[in-house]
Amino acid sequence: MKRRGFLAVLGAGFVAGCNKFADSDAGSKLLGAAEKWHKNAHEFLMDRKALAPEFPRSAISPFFRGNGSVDPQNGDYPAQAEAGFADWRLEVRGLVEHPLSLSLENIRKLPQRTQVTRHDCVEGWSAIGEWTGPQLSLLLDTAKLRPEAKYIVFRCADNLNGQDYYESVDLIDAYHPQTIVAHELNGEPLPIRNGAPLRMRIERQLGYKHAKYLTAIEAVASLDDIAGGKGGYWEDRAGYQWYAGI
Ligand SMILES: Nc1nc2c(c(=O)[nH]1)N[C@H]1C(S)=C(S)[C@@H](COP(=O)(O)O)O[C@H]1N2
Ligand SMILES: [Mo]
Repeated sequence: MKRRGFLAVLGAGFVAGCNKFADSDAGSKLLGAAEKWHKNAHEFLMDRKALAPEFPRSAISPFFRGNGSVDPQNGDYPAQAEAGFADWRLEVRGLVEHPLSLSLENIRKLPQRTQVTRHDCVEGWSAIGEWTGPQLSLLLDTAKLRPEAKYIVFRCADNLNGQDYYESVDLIDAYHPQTIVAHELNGEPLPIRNGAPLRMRIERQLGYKHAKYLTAIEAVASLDDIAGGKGGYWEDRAGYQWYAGI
């Protein structure tokens, strides 16, 4: 959002003797349209930034089911699980000034956010859980995005039906305050079925966007050259919407 630059351009237009233009019929129509456009854009942005509902702990579902991969058997995941994920690393890479490689200990020591939210899966079920972890914005600010970065891609350890699971969001969702890298569900380390040791929570998005078994966070300028080019496992495979905002 280059808001300041945008306002500066508008402002320059206004001071350059635009009063006559504004008074003319065409001028007032155009300015009216610009104002309406600005209002709509503003409302859209405000809506994208709104918080998802949060619930009291008493609303937490007794069992948070797992969906899709629930026990990855590919690569070194089984060995990592066996070792209690002691050597798990989360990389932050791509279009960043300072690539990061974080241990679980590093992640647990960052400022944390805890939120009780409802997960909605397109397959028609929901569950409420309490998730804890650092905000993604903190990791991205630490790594410092390059100006070309437009999307954040989430890489996962599991291979489902022959394809590596992955997902992606735009920077509005990436910087949303309820977008966190969760390492706890209901006050305990994540169960394997729910994405141990790390998974995304992107509370303004449907379930399939919440990448489990997270290994890397990648800033990119385009999604075209990644896997099937649609920005996610289910988007590539089954034509699910890339923007799955709720
Ligand atoms: N890596 C990975 N992430 C994933 C999936 C998956 O199969 N693999 N399934 C997705 C779907 S469709 C949903 S609804 C949620 C399910 O999260 P849960 O297993 O904790 O219920 O994870 C999403 N993230
Ligand atoms: Mo889902």
